[in-house]
Amino acid sequence: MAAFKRNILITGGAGFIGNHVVRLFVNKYPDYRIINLDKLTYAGNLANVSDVACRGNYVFAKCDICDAAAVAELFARYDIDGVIHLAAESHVDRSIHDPMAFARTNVLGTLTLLQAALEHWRGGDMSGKRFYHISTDEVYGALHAEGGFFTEATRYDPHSPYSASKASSDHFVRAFHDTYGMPTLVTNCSNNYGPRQFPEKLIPLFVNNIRRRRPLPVYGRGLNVRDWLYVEDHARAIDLIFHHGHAGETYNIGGHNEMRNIDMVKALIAVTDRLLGRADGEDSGLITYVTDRAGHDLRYAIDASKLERELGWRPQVSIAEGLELTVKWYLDNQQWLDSVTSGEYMNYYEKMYGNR
Ligand code: NAD
Ligand code: TDX
Repeated sequence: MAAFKRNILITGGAGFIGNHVVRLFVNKYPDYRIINLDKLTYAGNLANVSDVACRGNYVFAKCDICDAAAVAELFARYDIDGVIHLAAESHVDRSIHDPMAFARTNVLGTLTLLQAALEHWRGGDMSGKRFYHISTDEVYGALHAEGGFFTEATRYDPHSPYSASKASSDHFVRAFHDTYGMPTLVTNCSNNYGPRQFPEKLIPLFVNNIRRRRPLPVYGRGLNVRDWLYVEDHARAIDLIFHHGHAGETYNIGGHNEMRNIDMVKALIAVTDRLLGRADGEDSGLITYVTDRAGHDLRYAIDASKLERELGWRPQVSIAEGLELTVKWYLDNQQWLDSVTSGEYMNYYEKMYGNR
């Protein structure tokens, strides 16, 4: 077996953000072995990483982060020295219907990973190790309609079962730094968008519905504000922070792209109609105001100045460029959308790896 400079465990690598992180690391660091651990829930899709599946520095492990024995076995087998932890239940609406699944994966799963890392690393020099936990701005709660940003010092105030579970996992990660001296990193990022996002989330759901001329269910009056970041800018931030972030620190990541949902929906209609050769605004009539999400946070906005100041990070993709790239990707990859919405993508694992 070739010796690798580092053995990095990326969890949730078959999901939306994870596949971009896996691709970036496999391509940029041929001397690292990248172990993609994913349970392949409804949100995990191996087609998302099919372009790197045959690479010599890539390994896929189908595994539940709550399975302590299986996780420990992976740490031992690959002598893991860095973790980038993205695996999670990630959809707020699902958390309202099934909060227990969120506590299980996001809280207990994260704790299981932390314990496996500690068992594998303790007794040796931990200073070169890294446990990097990817979290969300939703742990900070909601801002007023105008003014104010979340900083790293903002008090946690989660409102949904999803954000409560992420807040809990963030606290466990910091506790492992403070209690056991584990070199941890936590980042809290704003809403991501881009290719290969599961079409339950606003942007891919709406592009798919515009394409198929289905209603666009806008919650409440569409006045909630989200701060959008192109997913590849997030992946680049993760790479930078994994390598240069200071152990024990937290960094906020965001693109300074605040938009009211209704403005985002209008922008999506404009771009999608143009790319499909339809008349401008032809699909505006699809907008349908529906009952608001329970506990719907009004506004998120990230102050990412610590990351910019200390590590020199800047997003590279503007919202106009990013929306163009994103809508174009979904329209050019309608087969991906169709296989995800039909459920056919779930057979991919057996096709790739057989029944093991
Ligand atoms: P996603 O739902 O698209 O992907 C999650 C992945 O985790 C899937 O591949 C799924 O199969 C896997 N997974 C779920 N439960 C698992 C388990 N028990 N064991 C192993 N694997 C499991 O999520 P995403 O949008 O890519 O988010 C990734 C991470 O980034 C999450 O931790 C999320 O909280 C965080 N985050 C997301 C956003 C966003 O806008 N999407 C913003 C900030 C932070
Ligand atoms: O059908 C919809 N109609 C609608 O109005 C959907 C799916 C969403 N919305 C609204 C709710 C939000 O205000 O659009 C906004 C964005 O919704 P989502 O795409 O569900 O994202 P959000 O709830 O903001 O959370 C996302 O960003 C932060 C991710 O799902 C989280 O994992 C991440 O932590």
